[in-house]
Amino acid sequence: MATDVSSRENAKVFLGFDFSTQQAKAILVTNDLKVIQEIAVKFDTELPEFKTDGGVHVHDDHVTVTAPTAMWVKAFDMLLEKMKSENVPFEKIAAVSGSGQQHGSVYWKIGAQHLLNNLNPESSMHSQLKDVFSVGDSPIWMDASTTQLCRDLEEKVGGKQRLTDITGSCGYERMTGNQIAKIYQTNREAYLNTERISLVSSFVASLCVGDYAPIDESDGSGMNLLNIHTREWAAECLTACAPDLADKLGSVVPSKQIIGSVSPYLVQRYGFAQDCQVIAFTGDNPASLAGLTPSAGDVMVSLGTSDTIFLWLSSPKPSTVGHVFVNPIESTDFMALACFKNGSLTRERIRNECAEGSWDKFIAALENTPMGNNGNIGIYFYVTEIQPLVQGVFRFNSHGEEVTSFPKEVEIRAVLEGQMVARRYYSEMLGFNFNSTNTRVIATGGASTNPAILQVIADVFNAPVYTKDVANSAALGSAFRAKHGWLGPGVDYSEVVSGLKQPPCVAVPSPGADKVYGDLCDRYKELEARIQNRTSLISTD
Ligand code: 5FX
Repeated sequence: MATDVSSRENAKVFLGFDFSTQQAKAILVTNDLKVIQEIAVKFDTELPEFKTDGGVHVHDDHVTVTAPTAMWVKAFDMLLEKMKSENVPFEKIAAVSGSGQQHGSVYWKIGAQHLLNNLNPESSMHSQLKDVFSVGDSPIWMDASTTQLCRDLEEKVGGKQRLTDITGSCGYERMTGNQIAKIYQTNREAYLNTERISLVSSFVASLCVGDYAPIDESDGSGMNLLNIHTREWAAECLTACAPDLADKLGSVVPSKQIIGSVSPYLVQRYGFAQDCQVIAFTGDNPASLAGLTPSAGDVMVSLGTSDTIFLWLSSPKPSTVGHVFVNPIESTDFMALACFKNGSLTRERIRNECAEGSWDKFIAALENTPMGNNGNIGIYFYVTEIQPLVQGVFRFNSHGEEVTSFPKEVEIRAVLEGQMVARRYYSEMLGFNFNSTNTRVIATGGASTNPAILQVIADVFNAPVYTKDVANSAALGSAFRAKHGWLGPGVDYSEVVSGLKQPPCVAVPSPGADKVYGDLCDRYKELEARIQNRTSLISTD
């Protein structure tokens, strides 16, 4: 009998969705979290009738960016149809979770809930839900049209830092509260005709449960509306954005909460089990964090066109740079996110200029220069950086004097050290403590296979570096979260993912790195402030 029970348990599978900017994806994993199926629908090519470019519409003003809400519903139908034709064992799915591009919002018309509750399994969702949105074009994270509304919100709640202290971020154009304020101000009728506002994540969750799904705490932190400490809507932010917002947003729940079972529609049309559980959906970045299977206190560095750092924090210091969200795995903790525009392209440019385009020559040059680069520091912002908001290239010698060039070998070390010291500086500013003996760095993304870069990270962060190459980390993290939520309270995420292969340790800090980079970090802070304080920037680019 015992074997029967355990083989029944082992036969269970878990499903993770991800609705990102360009595609919708589903990943199915076994009970021991092995990926068995991956299915995707690409918006531009598979749903050409919506005429999106990269999954979005950039409006004539160049700053308004939206996506057709109906496209996402149709993509959900198509994804399920594809899953059916690829013989996904729907009946074995024990739990589902998912993620969506952060900040984007969906506006359900008065009366939509009734339709959602009563979907007819004989026809597609998109044919039944085509008229249920009061705003047909969902504002998404790429929108930059709400600058004045951000300043208004900051002012109404008592300043930039106060909004940051409450919500984990200062006013950002893409954050949902400011987008909602824009709709209230420019499309009043649609706002008044809205029964529920979902995030992309809770919207797809709603399609799964056949009812309005609550927003989860982690994705909810990307709205400039949630108090990340009490994990409740911040009344003063709601009032500042639009009236009756609390009703329209509904409740907010911990990210690992079971929010219901799949809808009768999914049971009847696709053969899901009636007791298949739906775990709250979250944002793509929180879900990616889960996909990297971190432990408390880890720092994750994603090295791509732009570099992103994700920090697992217990005591955050919300700052007007970067963002602090409620942690999607451990809801009493936090995660911070900061993005740096000058990533791989900047490193490659220096490689091309100083190492004849060869990583081997780049690495050899690096080995010829000491940690700390004899006091030379370079700051390379070929494109305007996010923090600080500065463009230009700045080189300083060991006396803090600005110089116009460095020898090639010095330039090579300077670009890596300058970038990684900045990542460390902003991590510390957000509350991360690099002096903890438990700190692990998990490096991911294109450049995480480059040993020279990894060694500099280990030295600058004074922590061992592990590499993890996780394709589709948001969908995968969603499947893992589905299992975590399904196991119920009291089960630690680390237990859920304990069977997975541990990432290899690829670099450890060199002796003496701690002192060298502690000092360099202090000098970087000063130099960056100097650059920022200049009224006219002297670019030596
Ligand atoms: C994070 O704050 C962002 O705006 C983006 O990374 C989106 O989540 C991309 F989907």
